[in-house]
Amino acid sequence: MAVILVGLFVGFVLVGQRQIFRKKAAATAVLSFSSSAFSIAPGNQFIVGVNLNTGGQAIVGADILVKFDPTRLALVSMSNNPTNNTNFKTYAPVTSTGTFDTARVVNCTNNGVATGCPSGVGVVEFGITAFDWANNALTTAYTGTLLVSNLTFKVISCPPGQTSCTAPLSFVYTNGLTTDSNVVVNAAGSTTPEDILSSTSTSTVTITGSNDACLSDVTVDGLVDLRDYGQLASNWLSTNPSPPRADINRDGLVDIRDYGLLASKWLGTCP
Ligand SMILES: [Ca+2]
Ligand SMILES: [Ca+2]
Repeated sequence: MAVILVGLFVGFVLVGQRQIFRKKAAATAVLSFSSSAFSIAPGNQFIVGVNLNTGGQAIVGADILVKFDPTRLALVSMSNNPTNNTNFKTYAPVTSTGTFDTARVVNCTNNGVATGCPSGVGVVEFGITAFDWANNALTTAYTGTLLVSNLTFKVISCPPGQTSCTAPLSFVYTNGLTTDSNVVVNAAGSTTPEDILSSTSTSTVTITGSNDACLSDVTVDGLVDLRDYGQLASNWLSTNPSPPRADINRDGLVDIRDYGLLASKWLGTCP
C-alpha cells in the first residue's frame, strides 16, 4: 500500500502526470460545484467551492480537473484544505517544502506556459492525497463529503459589445476514463488504485456585459500596460495565441484591431 501511495504521490509531484487506474470497484463518488449558477459583471470576482462525496467508500486521493473558458474567466487563487481535513494533508503539486504550490496551478491554468502543466491553459488541475508531508507518513482513507477547495475566479468580459454571455464551469470527466478527474480507492485485496468517480456537476457563469479595459488586460493583473502590449507583440498575427486572451477583441486573429483596442485603454484598469 505504501508503495502505491508513494508512487501516486511521486506521480503528482515530480512528473505532473495523471495516474492510470484500473476501474474495478463500484463507481459511487461525485464531484460537484457549490453553486450551479453565477451572474457577475466584468472585472469582478466570485468563489466556487469544489465538493467531493465519496459515495460511502474510503478514498485515498483524487485528481481534480476543472475546465473553463480562459478568454472569459481567470483563476485568481484557490484554498488549500479549507476544512482542515486530517486525511488529505497534502495537496499537489507541492513546493520543495511540501506546501500546496497554488502559484504554479494558477500560472498553469491562466497561462499554460510553465513546465509541469499537464493540461495547459483553461484547466485547474490539482490533487489531494492521504499523505502527511511534514511527517512523511500516510494518513487514513476518508469516507464522506468534503469541501476540497474554494476557487476564486475573476470574470474578464464578454466579447466587445456583447451585453451578456456565459462561461461554463465543468469537471474534465468521461465515465470510465482514468486520465481525467479521478477519485481513488485502494480496494480490499487489490494492490492497484481504482477510480470510483461516477458523476460530476456543471455550473454556468453569466457575464453581464463587456469591458474593453478588461479585454485589453491580457495579463489579468488589473492594469493595461506594457506587459499586455508584450503579449500582443509576441502573438502578432497568430490565430491561436498563448494565452488566448492576446486576441483582445476575440475575433480569432491577433492584429491591428487588437492593438487599437489596447491603445484606446492604455493605462486603464479592470476593477
Ligand atoms: Ca495587464
Ligand atoms: Ca483580434
